[in-house]
Amino acid sequence: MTATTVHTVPAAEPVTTETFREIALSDDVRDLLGDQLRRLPDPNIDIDHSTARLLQIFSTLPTALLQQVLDFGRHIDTPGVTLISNLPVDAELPDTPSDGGPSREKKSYVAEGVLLGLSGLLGEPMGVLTEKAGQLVHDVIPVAGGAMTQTNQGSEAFLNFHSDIMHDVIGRYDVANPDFLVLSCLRADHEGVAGTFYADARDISAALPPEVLDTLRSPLFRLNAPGSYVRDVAGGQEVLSEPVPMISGHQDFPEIAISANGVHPLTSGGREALETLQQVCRQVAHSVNLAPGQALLINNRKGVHARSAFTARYDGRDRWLQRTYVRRSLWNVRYRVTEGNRRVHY
Ligand SMILES: O=C(O)CCC(=O)C(=O)O
Ligand SMILES: [Fe+2]
Repeated sequence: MTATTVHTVPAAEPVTTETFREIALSDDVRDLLGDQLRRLPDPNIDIDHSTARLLQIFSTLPTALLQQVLDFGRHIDTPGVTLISNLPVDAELPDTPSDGGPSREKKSYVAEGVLLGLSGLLGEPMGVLTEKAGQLVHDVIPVAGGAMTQTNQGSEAFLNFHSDIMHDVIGRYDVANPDFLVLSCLRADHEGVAGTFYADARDISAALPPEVLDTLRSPLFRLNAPGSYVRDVAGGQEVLSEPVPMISGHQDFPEIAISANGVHPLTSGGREALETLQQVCRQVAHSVNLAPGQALLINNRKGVHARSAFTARYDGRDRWLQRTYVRRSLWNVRYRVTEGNRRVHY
Protein backbone atom coordinates (compact mmCIF):
# COMPACT_ATOMS: atom_id res chain seq x y z
CA MET A 1 0.00 0.00 0.00
CA THR A 2 1.37 3.46 -0.87
CA ALA A 3 1.23 6.57 1.27
CA THR A 4 -1.26 8.22 -1.06
CA THR A 5 -3.92 5.56 -0.52
CA VAL A 6 -6.78 7.19 1.36
CA HIS A 7 -9.15 4.28 1.63
CA THR A 8 -8.85 0.55 1.54
CA VAL A 9 -10.60 -1.62 -0.98
CA PRO A 10 -11.54 -5.18 -0.11
CA ALA A 11 -9.29 -7.77 -1.71
CA ALA A 12 -10.51 -8.39 -5.23
CA GLU A 13 -12.42 -11.60 -5.80
CA PRO A 14 -10.64 -13.79 -8.29
CA VAL A 15 -12.36 -13.00 -11.58
CA THR A 16 -12.56 -16.01 -13.81
CA THR A 17 -12.60 -15.86 -17.57
CA GLU A 18 -13.14 -19.60 -17.70
CA THR A 19 -16.36 -20.41 -19.55
CA PHE A 20 -16.45 -24.20 -19.20
CA ARG A 21 -15.83 -26.34 -16.16
CA GLU A 22 -15.96 -30.04 -15.41
CA ILE A 23 -16.68 -31.51 -12.00
CA ALA A 24 -16.36 -35.25 -11.39
CA LEU A 25 -17.72 -36.95 -8.29
CA SER A 26 -15.59 -39.56 -6.61
CA ASP A 27 -17.09 -43.06 -6.49
CA ASP A 28 -17.67 -42.68 -2.74
CA VAL A 29 -19.62 -39.46 -3.18
CA ARG A 30 -21.59 -40.95 -6.07
CA ASP A 31 -22.57 -44.00 -4.00
CA LEU A 32 -23.54 -41.92 -0.98
CA LEU A 33 -25.86 -39.81 -3.14
CA GLY A 34 -27.18 -42.89 -4.93
CA ASP A 35 -28.05 -44.69 -1.69
CA GLN A 36 -30.18 -41.75 -0.58
CA LEU A 37 -31.79 -41.12 -3.97
CA ARG A 38 -32.82 -44.75 -4.42
CA ARG A 39 -35.26 -44.36 -1.53
CA LEU A 40 -36.91 -41.29 -3.02
CA PRO A 41 -40.61 -41.46 -3.94
CA ASP A 42 -41.74 -39.93 -7.25
CA PRO A 43 -40.66 -36.30 -6.67
CA ASN A 44 -43.49 -34.97 -8.86
CA ILE A 45 -46.11 -36.00 -6.30
CA ASP A 46 -45.10 -33.34 -3.78
CA ILE A 47 -42.48 -31.23 -5.46
CA ASP A 48 -41.86 -28.76 -2.63
CA HIS A 49 -41.39 -31.55 -0.11
CA SER A 50 -39.12 -33.39 -2.55
CA THR A 51 -36.96 -30.38 -3.30
CA ALA A 52 -36.56 -29.79 0.45
CA ARG A 53 -35.45 -33.42 0.90
CA LEU A 54 -33.14 -33.15 -2.11
CA LEU A 55 -31.53 -30.06 -0.65
CA GLN A 56 -30.68 -32.11 2.45
CA ILE A 57 -29.24 -34.90 0.33
CA PHE A 58 -27.20 -32.62 -1.91
CA SER A 59 -25.90 -30.59 1.02
CA THR A 60 -23.83 -33.68 1.92
CA LEU A 61 -21.68 -33.13 -1.19
CA PRO A 62 -18.08 -32.20 -0.40
CA THR A 63 -18.04 -28.47 0.39
CA ALA A 64 -15.71 -27.46 -2.45
CA LEU A 65 -17.85 -29.27 -4.98
CA LEU A 66 -21.09 -27.89 -3.54
CA GLN A 67 -19.62 -24.40 -3.68
CA GLN A 68 -18.74 -24.78 -7.35
CA VAL A 69 -22.35 -25.62 -8.16
CA LEU A 70 -23.68 -22.80 -5.98
CA ASP A 71 -21.20 -20.35 -7.54
CA PHE A 72 -22.40 -21.43 -10.97
CA GLY A 73 -25.86 -20.25 -10.00
CA ARG A 74 -25.11 -17.07 -8.12
CA HIS A 75 -22.18 -15.27 -9.74
CA ILE A 76 -21.95 -13.23 -12.91
CA ASP A 77 -18.35 -14.16 -13.69
CA THR A 78 -18.57 -17.95 -13.38
CA PRO A 79 -18.69 -20.34 -16.36
CA GLY A 80 -21.84 -20.48 -18.48
CA VAL A 81 -21.72 -24.25 -18.61
CA THR A 82 -20.51 -26.94 -16.25
CA LEU A 83 -20.37 -30.69 -16.81
CA ILE A 84 -20.90 -32.91 -13.79
CA SER A 85 -19.78 -36.53 -14.17
CA ASN A 86 -20.01 -39.78 -12.24
CA LEU A 87 -23.49 -39.05 -10.89
CA PRO A 88 -25.58 -41.98 -9.62
CA VAL A 89 -27.94 -43.66 -12.09
CA ASP A 90 -31.07 -45.81 -11.81
CA ALA A 91 -30.31 -49.53 -11.35
CA GLU A 92 -32.87 -50.37 -14.03
CA LEU A 93 -33.77 -48.13 -16.93
CA PRO A 94 -36.89 -48.95 -18.97
CA ASP A 95 -37.17 -48.36 -22.72
CA THR A 96 -36.83 -44.82 -23.97
CA PRO A 97 -40.47 -43.77 -24.47
CA SER A 98 -41.27 -43.56 -28.18
CA ASP A 99 -43.83 -40.78 -27.69
CA GLY A 100 -41.34 -38.35 -26.17
CA GLY A 101 -42.18 -39.31 -22.60
CA PRO A 102 -42.71 -39.31 -19.73
CA SER A 103 -42.05 -43.03 -19.18
CA ARG A 104 -44.81 -44.97 -17.46
CA GLU A 105 -42.44 -47.83 -16.64
CA LYS A 106 -39.78 -46.06 -14.63
CA LYS A 107 -39.87 -47.46 -11.07
CA SER A 108 -37.05 -45.60 -9.31
CA TYR A 109 -36.33 -41.88 -9.27
CA VAL A 110 -32.57 -41.59 -9.06
CA ALA A 111 -32.34 -39.66 -12.35
CA GLU A 112 -35.17 -37.35 -11.33
CA GLY A 113 -33.48 -36.85 -7.95
CA VAL A 114 -30.17 -35.96 -9.58
CA LEU A 115 -31.89 -33.54 -11.95
CA LEU A 116 -34.04 -31.82 -9.35
CA GLY A 117 -31.32 -31.92 -6.69
CA LEU A 118 -28.87 -30.07 -8.94
CA SER A 119 -31.64 -27.72 -10.10
CA GLY A 120 -32.47 -26.85 -6.51
CA LEU A 121 -28.91 -25.65 -5.95
CA LEU A 122 -29.39 -23.13 -8.77
CA GLY A 123 -32.95 -21.94 -8.15
CA GLU A 124 -36.52 -23.11 -8.58
CA PRO A 125 -37.71 -25.61 -11.19
CA MET A 126 -40.56 -24.20 -13.26
CA GLY A 127 -42.92 -25.51 -15.91
CA VAL A 128 -44.62 -23.97 -18.92
CA LEU A 129 -48.01 -25.19 -20.11
CA THR A 130 -46.94 -25.05 -23.77
CA GLU A 131 -43.71 -26.98 -23.16
CA LYS A 132 -44.05 -30.62 -22.05
CA ALA A 133 -47.56 -29.92 -20.68
CA GLY A 134 -46.23 -27.95 -17.74
CA GLN A 135 -44.20 -30.85 -16.30
CA LEU A 136 -41.20 -29.94 -14.21
CA VAL A 137 -39.10 -32.89 -15.38
CA HIS A 138 -38.88 -32.71 -19.17
CA ASP A 139 -37.93 -35.72 -21.23
CA VAL A 140 -35.77 -34.83 -24.21
CA ILE A 141 -36.17 -37.72 -26.62
CA PRO A 142 -36.14 -38.00 -30.41
CA VAL A 143 -39.67 -38.30 -31.79
CA ALA A 144 -40.23 -39.68 -35.30
CA GLY A 145 -42.49 -36.86 -36.49
CA GLY A 146 -40.08 -34.20 -35.24
CA ALA A 147 -36.79 -35.61 -36.59
CA MET A 148 -36.10 -32.61 -38.85
CA THR A 149 -37.46 -29.89 -36.57
CA GLN A 150 -35.56 -27.21 -34.66
CA THR A 151 -36.96 -28.55 -31.39
CA ASN A 152 -35.81 -30.97 -28.72
CA GLN A 153 -37.73 -33.74 -30.57
CA GLY A 154 -35.24 -33.47 -33.45
CA SER A 155 -32.33 -35.72 -34.37
CA GLU A 156 -31.48 -35.63 -38.09
CA ALA A 157 -30.94 -31.88 -38.27
CA PHE A 158 -28.29 -29.88 -36.40
CA LEU A 159 -30.23 -27.97 -33.73
CA ASN A 160 -28.87 -24.44 -34.20
CA PHE A 161 -27.39 -22.39 -31.39
CA HIS A 162 -30.31 -21.06 -29.38
CA SER A 163 -31.66 -20.10 -25.99
CA ASP A 164 -34.71 -21.74 -24.49
CA ILE A 165 -37.24 -18.93 -24.79
CA MET A 166 -40.96 -18.59 -24.16
CA HIS A 167 -43.79 -17.01 -26.03
CA ASP A 168 -45.10 -14.13 -23.94
CA VAL A 169 -47.89 -11.60 -24.57
CA ILE A 170 -45.53 -8.83 -23.41
CA GLY A 171 -43.79 -9.32 -26.76
CA ARG A 172 -40.47 -10.33 -25.20
CA TYR A 173 -39.61 -14.02 -25.19
CA ASP A 174 -36.36 -13.65 -23.27
CA VAL A 175 -37.70 -12.27 -20.00
CA ALA A 176 -39.82 -14.95 -18.29
CA ASN A 177 -37.78 -17.80 -19.79
CA PRO A 178 -35.57 -20.01 -17.62
CA ASP A 179 -32.35 -18.62 -16.20
CA PHE A 180 -30.85 -22.12 -16.25
CA LEU A 181 -31.39 -25.50 -17.86
CA VAL A 182 -30.15 -28.71 -16.36
CA LEU A 183 -29.72 -31.54 -18.87
CA SER A 184 -29.13 -34.98 -17.45
CA CYS A 185 -28.36 -38.04 -19.57
CA LEU A 186 -30.16 -41.33 -18.94
CA ARG A 187 -29.18 -42.96 -22.23
CA ALA A 188 -26.80 -41.87 -24.99
CA ASP A 189 -27.66 -42.15 -28.69
CA HIS A 190 -26.80 -45.45 -30.39
CA GLU A 191 -23.56 -44.23 -31.94
CA GLY A 192 -22.59 -41.91 -29.09
CA VAL A 193 -22.21 -39.02 -31.53
CA ALA A 194 -24.89 -36.60 -30.28
CA GLY A 195 -22.99 -33.57 -29.03
CA THR A 196 -24.44 -30.82 -26.88
CA PHE A 197 -22.68 -27.52 -27.60
CA TYR A 198 -22.45 -24.37 -25.55
CA ALA A 199 -21.15 -21.02 -26.76
CA ASP A 200 -20.59 -18.36 -24.10
CA ALA A 201 -21.56 -14.79 -25.05
CA ARG A 202 -18.23 -13.58 -23.60
CA ASP A 203 -16.32 -15.80 -26.01
CA ILE A 204 -18.72 -14.97 -28.84
CA SER A 205 -18.35 -11.21 -28.29
CA ALA A 206 -14.55 -11.48 -28.21
CA ALA A 207 -14.49 -13.46 -31.46
CA LEU A 208 -16.93 -11.31 -33.46
CA PRO A 209 -15.75 -8.47 -35.69
CA PRO A 210 -16.63 -5.25 -33.76
CA GLU A 211 -19.04 -3.97 -36.39
CA VAL A 212 -20.94 -7.28 -36.38
CA LEU A 213 -21.12 -7.17 -32.59
CA ASP A 214 -22.54 -3.62 -32.90
CA THR A 215 -25.25 -4.87 -35.25
CA LEU A 216 -26.09 -7.79 -32.95
CA ARG A 217 -26.36 -5.35 -30.06
CA SER A 218 -29.00 -3.31 -31.96
CA PRO A 219 -32.76 -4.05 -31.75
CA LEU A 220 -32.95 -5.35 -35.30
CA PHE A 221 -34.25 -8.87 -34.68
CA ARG A 222 -37.58 -10.50 -34.04
CA LEU A 223 -37.61 -13.93 -32.41
CA ASN A 224 -40.09 -16.56 -33.52
CA ALA A 225 -41.92 -18.33 -30.70
CA PRO A 226 -40.72 -21.84 -29.73
CA GLY A 227 -41.63 -24.72 -32.06
CA SER A 228 -43.92 -26.25 -29.44
CA TYR A 229 -45.93 -23.02 -29.16
CA VAL A 230 -46.15 -22.47 -32.91
CA ARG A 231 -47.19 -26.12 -33.44
CA ASP A 232 -49.63 -26.56 -30.56
CA VAL A 233 -51.09 -23.08 -30.02
CA ALA A 234 -50.59 -20.93 -33.12
CA GLY A 235 -51.67 -23.48 -35.74
CA GLY A 236 -48.25 -23.46 -37.38
CA GLN A 237 -48.16 -19.66 -37.84
CA GLU A 238 -45.06 -17.74 -36.81
CA VAL A 239 -45.56 -15.51 -33.78
CA LEU A 240 -42.82 -12.89 -33.63
CA SER A 241 -41.46 -10.95 -30.66
CA GLU A 242 -40.94 -7.21 -30.69
CA PRO A 243 -37.58 -6.15 -32.17
CA VAL A 244 -34.75 -7.03 -29.80
CA PRO A 245 -30.95 -7.16 -29.88
CA MET A 246 -29.31 -10.59 -29.94
CA ILE A 247 -26.64 -9.56 -27.43
CA SER A 248 -27.26 -7.05 -24.67
CA GLY A 249 -26.01 -5.67 -21.38
CA HIS A 250 -22.58 -5.17 -19.77
CA GLN A 251 -19.79 -5.70 -22.27
CA ASP A 252 -17.85 -7.98 -19.92
CA PHE A 253 -20.98 -9.88 -18.83
CA PRO A 254 -23.24 -9.92 -21.88
CA GLU A 255 -26.59 -11.65 -22.19
CA ILE A 256 -27.57 -13.43 -25.38
CA ALA A 257 -30.96 -14.64 -26.66
CA ILE A 258 -31.49 -16.54 -29.92
CA SER A 259 -34.66 -18.42 -30.86
CA ALA A 260 -34.22 -21.90 -32.30
CA ASN A 261 -37.33 -21.61 -34.42
CA GLY A 262 -36.12 -18.68 -36.50
CA VAL A 263 -34.91 -15.12 -36.01
CA HIS A 264 -36.26 -12.46 -38.38
CA PRO A 265 -33.69 -9.73 -39.08
CA LEU A 266 -35.13 -6.31 -39.96
CA THR A 267 -32.20 -5.36 -42.22
CA SER A 268 -29.79 -7.09 -44.61
CA GLY A 269 -26.93 -6.21 -42.25
CA GLY A 270 -28.83 -7.98 -39.54
CA ARG A 271 -29.23 -11.06 -41.72
CA GLU A 272 -25.48 -11.25 -42.38
CA ALA A 273 -24.71 -10.68 -38.70
CA LEU A 274 -26.94 -13.62 -37.77
CA GLU A 275 -25.05 -15.92 -40.12
CA THR A 276 -21.74 -14.77 -38.69
CA LEU A 277 -23.13 -15.30 -35.20
CA GLN A 278 -23.97 -18.97 -35.84
CA GLN A 279 -20.51 -19.53 -37.38
CA VAL A 280 -18.74 -17.88 -34.46
CA CYS A 281 -20.81 -19.93 -32.02
CA ARG A 282 -19.49 -23.10 -33.66
CA GLN A 283 -15.93 -21.80 -33.43
CA VAL A 284 -15.98 -20.94 -29.74
CA ALA A 285 -18.32 -23.66 -28.48
CA HIS A 286 -17.49 -26.36 -25.97
CA SER A 287 -19.09 -29.68 -26.77
CA VAL A 288 -19.95 -32.75 -24.74
CA ASN A 289 -21.35 -36.08 -25.90
CA LEU A 290 -23.46 -36.67 -22.83
CA ALA A 291 -23.34 -40.16 -21.36
CA PRO A 292 -25.38 -41.71 -18.53
CA GLY A 293 -24.30 -40.33 -15.16
CA GLN A 294 -23.48 -36.95 -16.64
CA ALA A 295 -25.40 -33.70 -16.34
CA LEU A 296 -24.84 -30.29 -17.86
CA LEU A 297 -25.64 -27.14 -15.97
CA ILE A 298 -26.46 -24.51 -18.58
CA ASN A 299 -26.81 -20.80 -17.96
CA ASN A 300 -29.52 -19.76 -20.44
CA ARG A 301 -28.50 -16.07 -20.38
CA LYS A 302 -24.71 -16.20 -20.47
CA GLY A 303 -24.63 -18.36 -23.58
CA VAL A 304 -26.48 -20.38 -26.20
CA HIS A 305 -26.60 -24.11 -26.78
CA ALA A 306 -26.95 -26.44 -29.75
CA ARG A 307 -27.08 -30.15 -30.53
CA SER A 308 -25.45 -32.03 -33.36
CA ALA A 309 -27.37 -34.36 -35.65
CA PHE A 310 -27.63 -38.04 -34.74
CA THR A 311 -29.60 -41.04 -35.88
CA ALA A 312 -32.66 -42.16 -33.97
CA ARG A 313 -33.98 -45.70 -34.40
CA TYR A 314 -37.19 -45.47 -32.33
CA ASP A 315 -36.42 -48.88 -30.88
CA GLY A 316 -36.65 -48.11 -27.16
CA ARG A 317 -32.88 -47.56 -26.94
CA ASP A 318 -32.69 -44.03 -28.27
CA ARG A 319 -31.07 -41.07 -26.61
CA TRP A 320 -32.88 -39.97 -23.45
CA LEU A 321 -32.17 -36.82 -21.51
CA GLN A 322 -34.15 -35.27 -18.72
CA ARG A 323 -34.27 -31.51 -18.45
CA THR A 324 -35.44 -28.86 -16.03
CA TYR A 325 -36.13 -25.19 -16.54
CA VAL A 326 -34.89 -23.25 -13.54
CA ARG A 327 -35.61 -19.69 -12.41
CA ARG A 328 -33.37 -18.13 -9.81
CA SER A 329 -36.62 -16.75 -8.30
CA LEU A 330 -40.27 -17.25 -9.17
CA TRP A 331 -41.21 -13.80 -7.91
CA ASN A 332 -40.54 -11.66 -10.97
CA VAL A 333 -42.39 -14.07 -13.28
CA ARG A 334 -45.54 -14.16 -11.16
CA TYR A 335 -47.48 -12.33 -13.88
CA ARG A 336 -47.48 -15.62 -15.79
CA VAL A 337 -48.52 -17.93 -12.98
CA THR A 338 -51.40 -20.35 -13.62
CA GLU A 339 -54.23 -21.09 -11.25
CA GLY A 340 -53.67 -24.19 -9.17
CA ASN A 341 -49.93 -24.56 -9.73
CA ARG A 342 -47.52 -21.93 -8.54
CA ARG A 343 -44.58 -23.38 -10.47
CA VAL A 344 -46.34 -23.62 -13.83
CA HIS A 345 -46.74 -20.71 -16.21
CA TYR A 346 -49.02 -20.28 -19.18
O1 LIG B 1 -30.43 -32.50 -26.89
C1 LIG B 1 -29.63 -31.69 -26.42
O2 LIG B 1 -28.47 -31.99 -26.15
C2 LIG B 1 -30.07 -30.28 -26.17
C3 LIG B 1 -31.47 -30.05 -26.63
C4 LIG B 1 -31.97 -28.69 -26.26
O3 LIG B 1 -31.68 -27.71 -26.88
C5 LIG B 1 -32.82 -28.55 -25.09
O4 LIG B 1 -33.20 -29.56 -24.50
O5 LIG B 1 -33.15 -27.40 -24.73
FE1 LIG C 1 -32.59 -25.92 -26.01
